[in-house]
Amino acid sequence: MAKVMIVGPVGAGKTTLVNALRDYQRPACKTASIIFDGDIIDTPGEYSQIPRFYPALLVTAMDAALVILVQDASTREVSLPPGFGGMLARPVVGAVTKIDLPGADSARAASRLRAAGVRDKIFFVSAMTGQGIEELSQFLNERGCNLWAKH
Ligand SMILES: Nc1nc2c(ncn2[C@@H]2O[C@H](COP(=O)(O)OP(=O)(O)OP(=O)(O)O)[C@@H](O)[C@H]2O)c(=O)[nH]1
Ligand SMILES: [Mg+2]
Repeated sequence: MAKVMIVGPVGAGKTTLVNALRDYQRPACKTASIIFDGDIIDTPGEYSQIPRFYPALLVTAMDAALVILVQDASTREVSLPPGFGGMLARPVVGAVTKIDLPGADSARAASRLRAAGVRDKIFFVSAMTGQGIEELSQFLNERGCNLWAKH
């Protein structure tokens, strides 16, 4: 099956998004290493923020059919370098997370993702309210990613 790799800064909501996509009823813990769980590959935020980890992301991306680059809608910080997604040599879609938070700015987050190299579709989601999760889940299924597959 096609694997999807989730990439983005520390605290952007990657693991929480994985939990929402899989319908896991558990809070996200800090991700300390690359986690392969069925068709989903979750990565620690440090891997996209500290250049010496980039090779690990590049190698892991070779296992994936698709990358989701995640951006928190509630932060003004710019955490990814321009064109970062292009380095991964895979189709890259975007996910703007935490759109439920007061002060969330989806348009700003989407433009951050475009600057970071997302050329494909961008999804706007909240793991708290469930908004946008079904649409992303359907998209992933259409791309051959089985969200329920386990090791
Ligand atoms: N309000 C709100 N909070 C969220 C949402 N998604 C994630 N969070 C919160 O954001 C914090 C970080 O979430 P994680 O999923 O651990 O972030 P991560 O990107 O996996 O972080 P690393 O594993 O450190 O790379 C947690 O406190 C989550 O509860 C969301 O959609 N809405
Ligand atoms: Mg995590």
